[in-house]
Amino acid sequence: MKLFKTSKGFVIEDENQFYLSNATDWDAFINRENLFAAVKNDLKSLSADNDYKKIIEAHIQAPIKGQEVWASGVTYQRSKKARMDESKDSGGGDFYDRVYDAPRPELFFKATAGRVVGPNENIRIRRDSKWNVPEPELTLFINTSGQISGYTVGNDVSSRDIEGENPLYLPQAKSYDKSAALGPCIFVSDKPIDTNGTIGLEIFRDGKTVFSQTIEINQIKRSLEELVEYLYAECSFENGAFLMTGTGIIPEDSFSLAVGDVVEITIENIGTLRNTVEKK
Ligand code: DO4
Ligand code: MG
Repeated sequence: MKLFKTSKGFVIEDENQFYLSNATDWDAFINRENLFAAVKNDLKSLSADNDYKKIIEAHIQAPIKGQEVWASGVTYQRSKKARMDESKDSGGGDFYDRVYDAPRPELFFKATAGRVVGPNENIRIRRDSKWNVPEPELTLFINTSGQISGYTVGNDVSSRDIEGENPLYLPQAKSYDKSAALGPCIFVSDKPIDTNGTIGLEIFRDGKTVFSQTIEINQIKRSLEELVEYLYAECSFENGAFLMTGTGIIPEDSFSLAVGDVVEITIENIGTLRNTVEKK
């Protein structure tokens, strides 16, 4: 099933039927134990109506309210290579190689909810950067007690020249207004997401595709549980947290996002997240 946050309420899609929840507090709605069973129970007292689909189309928002967004890095081979290349002149390359194989993963704080955009909203590239990419990432919703209760699509928009100049600049390369996109929904199931599914990235410029690639989630080097374990080891999250799990797709070095580019990220079972790069 899929949970959509909209400005008109929370819409539940289950087996191609659409329902409007009675809940009014997104944080409480998604942060329940055994979310799949809890929402299935809600459905018993709700009536399906196809008009609720129109609410999604017209009023969708990012599926976040009181959560922090964290991200993992260098979890795919491609990400390791790209970071080593971009930081070799500054002497940072070795760090990425080492973190790929180390027991402790790279985890970093990505965004507060206010810096996150939802479907069809604009993402931004920094004014002080010349080399920017989208990073398409399977994103976990983890509840307060550390259960992975759902999945969404994430875009970890990043400035490669800033992170490549010095690894200590990572927070500036990663975290700024509208640097993160999440959506379109939280996919909730009674079993873990199928990691044989794919993550696809397509970038359009002036209506034409300028980049397109897919990767299977199972190319990730670490387990999703391991990433959550490190994140929750010494941090508590009152409303749960979102965790981007790293990118396995990075365009060739000659590519940089431009104003007006449309970025589409599709993850099987979850959906497509589409955003446009806004004017600097
Ligand atoms: O260490 C740099 C960032 C890594 C990252 O965001 C990724 O691999 O997705
Ligand atoms: Mg990333």
